[in-house]
Amino acid sequence: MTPEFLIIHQQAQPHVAHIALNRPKELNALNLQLMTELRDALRALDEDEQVRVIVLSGNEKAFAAGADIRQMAGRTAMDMYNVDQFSTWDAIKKIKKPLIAAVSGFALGGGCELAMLCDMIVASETAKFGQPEIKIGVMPGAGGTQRLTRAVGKALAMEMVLTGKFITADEAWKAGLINRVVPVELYLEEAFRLAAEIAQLSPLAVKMAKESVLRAFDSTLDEGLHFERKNFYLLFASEDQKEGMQAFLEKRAPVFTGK
Ligand code: CO8
Repeated sequence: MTPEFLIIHQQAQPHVAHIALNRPKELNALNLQLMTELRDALRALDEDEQVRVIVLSGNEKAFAAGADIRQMAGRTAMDMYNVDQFSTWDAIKKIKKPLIAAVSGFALGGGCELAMLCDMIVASETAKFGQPEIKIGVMPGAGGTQRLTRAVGKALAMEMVLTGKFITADEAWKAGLINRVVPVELYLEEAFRLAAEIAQLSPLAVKMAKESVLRAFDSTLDEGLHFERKNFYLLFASEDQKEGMQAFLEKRAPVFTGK
């Protein structure tokens, strides 16, 4: 079924897919339907052999201004429990291919959390990041207190979560939340440039490297090192390892096939 709130380009560039959130009137507020469509689109692209990297964007004014407040406002705790909206987030966390968030304008609440669920963030100078849930009587619920704190440290995370203040792209970059800041007319181009750089590498190595970096957040150092080593060994079962090392020795560019 064609999604209502997403624009999807399966090959925006060779091996790079692009999903744009498309609920502009509501600043891409993340309602349940949008999140379900996003989960389904990401799963399909994750299984698509032609796709190696996925860029996720909003539009110039907003990446996403958070969960849909209108949809949540009247809900009871039991409604929230039964709706289980975080199952879509859990599914997105399992996507194996690299996700690059291209952020312009507002990335607030669930929008900031969605950007942080991606593996890298490229932002335009106009981007604003924030967890303003505290101002509407709640708190972050999709990873804001955890991923933000891991990314920027306790001091700034506490301030953002407890006061709801926004930070600029430049502040986010200095705090280590995002990878780079570029002029607004270049933010998508820069995200695609980064995606293309990764898309020419071995997709197997890239997926296992992503999985291993993410493991650093969920394990002790020893467990993480063990996990890394297993993936390192496993890559020697791939044709891409043979090709990559042979190409180096023959002083030519490798051709990776993902096998
Ligand atoms: N939900 C629903 N509608 C929204 C949202 C939102 N989060 N944000 C903006 N809109 C709507 C507005 O209601 C408005 O609609 P209408 O024209 O029909 O009145 C339209 O988008 C444009 O918004 P504004 O007129 O307010 O635009 P401004 O440029 O004046 O202000 C702001 C932009 C500052 C972004 C402002 O809209 C704002 O503060 N938005 C709310 C930000 C916020 O509080 N986000 C956190 C929401 S809670 C949350 O994210 C919990 C996450 C955990 C669960 C995640 C599950 C998905």
